[in-house]
Amino acid sequence: MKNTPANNTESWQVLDREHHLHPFTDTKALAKEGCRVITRADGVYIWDSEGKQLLDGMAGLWCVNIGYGRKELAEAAYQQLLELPYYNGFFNTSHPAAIELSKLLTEVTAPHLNHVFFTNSGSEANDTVIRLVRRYWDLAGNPEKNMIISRDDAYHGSTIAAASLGGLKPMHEQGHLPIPGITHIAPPYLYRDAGDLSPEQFGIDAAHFLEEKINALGADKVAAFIGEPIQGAGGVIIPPESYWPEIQRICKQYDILLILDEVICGFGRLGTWFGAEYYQLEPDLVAMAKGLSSGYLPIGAVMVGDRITDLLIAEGEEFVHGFTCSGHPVACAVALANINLLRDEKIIENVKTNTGPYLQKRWRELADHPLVGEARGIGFIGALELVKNKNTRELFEPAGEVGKMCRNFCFKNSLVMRAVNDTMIIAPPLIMTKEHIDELIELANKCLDLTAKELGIS
Ligand code: PXG
Repeated sequence: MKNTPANNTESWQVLDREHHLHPFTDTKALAKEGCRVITRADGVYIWDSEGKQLLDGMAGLWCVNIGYGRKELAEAAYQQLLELPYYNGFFNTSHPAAIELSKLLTEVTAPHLNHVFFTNSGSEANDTVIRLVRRYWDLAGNPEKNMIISRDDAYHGSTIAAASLGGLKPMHEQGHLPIPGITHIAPPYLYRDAGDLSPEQFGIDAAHFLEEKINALGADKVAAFIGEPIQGAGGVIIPPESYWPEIQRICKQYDILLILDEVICGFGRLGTWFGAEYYQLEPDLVAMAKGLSSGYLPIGAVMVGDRITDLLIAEGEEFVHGFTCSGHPVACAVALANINLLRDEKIIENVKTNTGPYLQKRWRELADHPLVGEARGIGFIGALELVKNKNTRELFEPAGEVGKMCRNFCFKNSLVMRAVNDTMIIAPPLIMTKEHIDELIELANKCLDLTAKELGIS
């Protein structure tokens, strides 16, 4: 779209204020400030309607893994739109794009994950997971085994069911959530909660919250545990190495399904195709979205393990669930092109062996800054804890003000960095070069300096 007199920043802002309800936005503050209108993107940069260029440290919303402007994805969409713009997988039909994508997904995931259920988003994938889990235990003759255990600070989406699975209090407060049958345990938030414990011990203790919860509810009532390999929107909570193996052990011991929400970690974010690979886990179900199409079109999916499909298929009954656009041919074609590029151009391997270690090395240099209590990350995901006192880990009060201040400095200074309360987050496109990473670190450092100056901290 071109900037014409009727199509400029101010007129867009007026129309936006009058007609557009935004997700996760303080609408009163937005009306006062006016929205930032993003009109164009290429590679690792976005441009606003004033022509300002910003380095996108968040890959959109943790999703544009392949980077912006890949013509192969546009071409795949165009060809599919001409060939078959819509058909579905209901009532014994299928189409080549969904079939090929299903096959490709089984190639990039673990050997026991052989079936795919398509959705349009990560939220729908997690809703689907709940229905599959409960259907499984019904068919297995254990209908009472239907509770799902999740974690505080988890983000699993915004539908009623996905927000219930999530552990974000403000989301629960606005919707009389969680719905029944879902309960939460504390996450393995090392920096915030470990105190004097070693990471190893803290990881084991945090995993034992699951065992305690199972024992409190009764294992015969617990269907599944769901977790993001690394909790993203909750603040990039990276578990100690001891955590996931213990969780896996507990799930096996009590015969509880393990669901991984790979919506953020999937498709290369940690330098492996999936978080399951990074932590060597064997999930029964995997939710995915975002990086599946690099955000070019909406698509989500659930990878379903053999244990579940064996029963689902053997029982031969209808699974009464699906969306009009489940496995949409155009979204599938774009996802296919995206995964093929990730694979053929060895983009994930490059994150693992080259750019990921470089980003992490440079990111950790920011820990020297007076505002930064901890700089952590893996692959192409990272977080900075902004604290009042680095020695005591004392947080700022009220929470979130300093993070917002820093985020605003970032926008003004051409960097997109996200704030989760006072934790600054990055999840850049996986195609960032070392030069881009240098630019990111330099800009982040500058914005930390500006924040510290505003707070009178040196
Ligand atoms: N699971 C995880 C782990 C996510 O991060 C979803 C599920 C839901 O996906 P959909 O496609 O329904 O949005 C997500 C989404 C943020 C932010 O502010 C994070 C997400 C979405 C919007 C904002 O960090 N994650």
